[in-house]
Amino acid sequence: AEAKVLFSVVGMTCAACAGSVEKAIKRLPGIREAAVDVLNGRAQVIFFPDFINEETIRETIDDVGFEATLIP
Ligand code: 9UX
Repeated sequence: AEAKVLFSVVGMTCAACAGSVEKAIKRLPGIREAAVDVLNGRAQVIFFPDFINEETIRETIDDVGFEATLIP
């Protein structure tokens, strides 16, 4: 099974940083797809819940230097 989540990402205003966020997510295990929308401050991620959870993904975005919040 796979799951899809959407995060709000605060402070991500340039394309380079959006690329860094996307790369960091895609490096994680259990990720199928990550799409970062810099204009809207969103990151959509498709992942395999057997291998990774949304909190780990959220913390990874934080580690790149931005504040990510799961959008329910
Ligand atoms: Mo970027 Mo930032 O490379 O305020 S989103 S610098």
